[in-house]
Amino acid sequence: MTTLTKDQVNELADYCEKAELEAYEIIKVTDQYPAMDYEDAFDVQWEIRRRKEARGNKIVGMKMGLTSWAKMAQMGVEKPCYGFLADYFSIPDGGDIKVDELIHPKIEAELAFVTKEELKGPGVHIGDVLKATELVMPAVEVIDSRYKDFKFDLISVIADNSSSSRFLTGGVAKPASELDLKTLGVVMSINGEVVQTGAGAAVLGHPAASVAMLANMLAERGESLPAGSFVMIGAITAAVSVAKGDNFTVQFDGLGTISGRAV
Ligand code: OOG
Ligand code: MG
Repeated sequence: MTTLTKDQVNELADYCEKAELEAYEIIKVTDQYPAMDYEDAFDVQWEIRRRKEARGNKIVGMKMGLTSWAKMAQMGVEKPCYGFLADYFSIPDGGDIKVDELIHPKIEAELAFVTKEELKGPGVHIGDVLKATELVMPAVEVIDSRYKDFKFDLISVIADNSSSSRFLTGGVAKPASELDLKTLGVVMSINGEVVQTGAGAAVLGHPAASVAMLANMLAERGESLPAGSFVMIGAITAAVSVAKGDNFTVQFDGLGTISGRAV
């Protein structure tokens, strides 16, 4: 069901995307439209995506969010969400997070799947995902909720493209068959100090379950994950704020490291 008119969807797409592009805080969309639902929220997100593509931006991947208990507990939201990744979100390994372009960035240790076959729900499961996966590689997401004090509900965060803002990939890419994705350990350090540790199973019991869930959620809108998709599975640990001058490194068991700094 939806509750918003097309004009209201456009208005909210404008409201959320402008805050992203100009890096300022906004109040939650559900404060303004308390009756809006999950489908309305995705209508707003897909409208933002459509606008970026119309301006010439490329969509380079998808991300799942709120897929680990650490993240659900940190944000007080108990259902996963997804978002899209635009070309200008990408930062090279060893690169800089430009804090002035963002509001209150936090970093997350993630893994990314690169697929070689289409995944089309409903009914996609872990086995389908592993079969369709070309490679698994390390990723760090930089999230930056546009909402005041980084506080939101599920509907508001979805309308805000699930806080997507920047991401880094790097390290080593390997076929899933060469990895034990459940026990794959990650260690996040900031300025040389370990701040978070975790293992792949923190994400929905198995990292591939997150990609399956994305394919099944996309099917609700008649969409699928085409071959060649890049999908981030959601943070394995809680997210950690970074400020100008911070250096960070995330080590991935068997997959090398990703590092960068906030400037
Ligand atoms: C929502 C996005 C969460 C993740 O990996 O869990 C996310 C947020 O916490 O701002 O990207
Ligand atoms: Mg994330």
